[in-house]
Amino acid sequence: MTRNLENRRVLVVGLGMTGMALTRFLVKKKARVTVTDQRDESQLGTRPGQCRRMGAALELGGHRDRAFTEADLVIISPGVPLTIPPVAAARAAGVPVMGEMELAARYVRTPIVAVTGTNGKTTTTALLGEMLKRSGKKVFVGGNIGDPLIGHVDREEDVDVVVLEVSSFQLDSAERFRPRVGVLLNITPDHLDRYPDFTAYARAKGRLFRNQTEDHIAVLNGEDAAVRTVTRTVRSRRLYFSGRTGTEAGATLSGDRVFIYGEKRPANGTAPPLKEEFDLAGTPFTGQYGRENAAAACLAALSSGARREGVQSALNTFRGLPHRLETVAVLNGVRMVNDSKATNVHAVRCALAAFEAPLVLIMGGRDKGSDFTLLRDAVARQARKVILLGEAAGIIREAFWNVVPMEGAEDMEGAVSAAFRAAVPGDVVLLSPGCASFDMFTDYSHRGEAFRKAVEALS
Ligand code: UMA
Repeated sequence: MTRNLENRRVLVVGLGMTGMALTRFLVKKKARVTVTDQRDESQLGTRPGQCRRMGAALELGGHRDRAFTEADLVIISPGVPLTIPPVAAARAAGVPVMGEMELAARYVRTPIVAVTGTNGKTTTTALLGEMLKRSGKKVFVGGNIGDPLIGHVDREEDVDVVVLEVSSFQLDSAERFRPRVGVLLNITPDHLDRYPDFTAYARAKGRLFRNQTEDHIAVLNGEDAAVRTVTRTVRSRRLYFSGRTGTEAGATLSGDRVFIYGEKRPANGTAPPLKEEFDLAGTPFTGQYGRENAAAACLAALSSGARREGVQSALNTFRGLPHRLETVAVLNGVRMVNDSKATNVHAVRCALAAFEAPLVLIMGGRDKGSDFTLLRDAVARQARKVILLGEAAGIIREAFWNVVPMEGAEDMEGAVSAAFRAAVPGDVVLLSPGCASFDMFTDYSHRGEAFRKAVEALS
């Protein structure tokens, strides 16, 4: 069905970045494309016009079951839950329903290296891409990072390797997807507004490995109990980072060094042989989690044909990504850090662990069913004050009750000036919201830009 799409009635669900790229591809394949979105035309910018000009039909402002049940194939964007009634109706009518990544991967002939995990996957994906590029490979870096795989397929780019950031949403609708190398960084509670419970979310992450065989590689966090649980039955060769030193192949960390160990434990029970060593001293990865993820990138890169020099060169030059522990200014000795991408509790914990200096923390936004009490100890230890923003302010205030001084703010500008007032030279002002941004902003990058502007307004 996916090989010959000519004249097939294909329904694209969701007109975001993915829906646009899907429409372009499907029109080129001469499919009869209809695009549906729950939002109406006025909320979708220039996209409806672009689709019409390509010859696609539109059904906006809601989904009609008939569009789903009368299609030959339904392709969904990652943000569309598989549980919405029209998708169930399509399935009940025998119409195949497929995710964008699943469809796209069926057209990819080059090896895929896929990175998933709750936190750090975007940075790890970008770093891994750099390691391969600096090893002389032609690389496509995309997926959840912001460039859908179907766009790469559509553009017919000629590459040696595809590096993908993969979200649990994309894995939910993955059936035959099979990366040559799969990386699972960590699993901590997130998206509990979309999954019934943590186990269901963790299982979605484990789906990355379900089609792998002995010829494939799984790069896994050895310290993460949930990662170990969901990968117990994988058939691929496992390489652990931060694993049990000396007994498992993979990578260990010591100070600024990453040590890569051989793949087989010798029969005499001694440690596997040391194969490579990398230096993290010149990297922006100061906290434990950043370092673990850098070690995972080293393993994945070496497993995908990167050269030692290429890996080290990427480590030496990689400067991190915007909105992820990004220092935007140092004002009067106060470091202003934008970590707007921290949309869950674990990400905030990682951010706190990256600093030793006292902090003024800005948190809040739209809650995703998180348990903010998990941050009580770290906040009590490290935060001078917490500034609260957005819908979740009340829940966070309750969770941190009696632990830390708190203050509410109306908007980002108010939050940044309140935080700056509370800080003393040597402190860090950290925007690490622990929540989604959609109550006040279009997305996390919009929120991060608002932080940056508010910081600029201070100086
Ligand atoms: N929509 C419907 N019906 C629904 C639900 C949504 O029509 O039932 C519509 C919305 O009205 C909207 C469109 O679907 O117009 C949006 O689709 P989408 O949410 O899939 O967004 P895209 O713009 O296509 O972006 C998606 C990823 N978004 C999500 O997974 C939520 C982007 O990841 C990704 O970069 C992009 O594809 C390219 O692959 C963002 C993200 O937040 C960064 N990801 C989550 C995360 O990292 O935690 C998973």
